[in-house]
Amino acid sequence: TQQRGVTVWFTGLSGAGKTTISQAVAEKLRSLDCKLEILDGDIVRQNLTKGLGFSKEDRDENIRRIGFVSHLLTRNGVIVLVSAISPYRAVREEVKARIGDFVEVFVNAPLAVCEDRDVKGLYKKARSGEIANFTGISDPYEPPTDPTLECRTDLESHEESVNKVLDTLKEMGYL
Ligand code: GGZ
Repeated sequence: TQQRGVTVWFTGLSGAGKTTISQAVAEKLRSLDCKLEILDGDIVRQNLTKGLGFSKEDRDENIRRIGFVSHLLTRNGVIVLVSAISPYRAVREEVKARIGDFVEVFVNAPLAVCEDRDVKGLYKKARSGEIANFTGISDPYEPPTDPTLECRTDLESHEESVNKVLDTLKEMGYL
């Protein structure tokens, strides 16, 4: 029987750990021979949504396009791992309603922790004003009110976070 598709949507601040967790989940799924695709904000913005910026309109457009592709893949039995800040609740809910088979993962670390990590030096640039409309600094982030699961990456280990996602997929019958 064909694998059931699902979109696993990682939302959270820059530097919260979305990409890291989703890549580890992907690695595990590959070892189980699952069909999967990764749609990461960083890469998607160089291709599918090239040219879009960070206004509310552009972010919502970015999320809708990612959601559209995720839907196509999901209904064809693919496990889709999406990592995008996706700061606006309404458009996340819209995408969730359209796809149906949807797991929302809130990758949550306090802003202070993300800023302290500053993996790419973007928070520093946001503070200095070199980057405008930076999520958490000069742009909003609306946390999920009822995520399928939450990974507190400042309090739990990487392995714990990854296992929580995999366990949820098992419990929901996708694995
Ligand atoms: C937030 C920004 C910004 C601004 C550039 N605000 O952590 P990163 O670097 O590697 O990933 C972030 C990425 C955000 O793209 P998304 O597609 O995930 O955003 S959204 O879902 O809101 O559409 C960050 C970098 O791009 N970046 N400028 N102003 N993050």
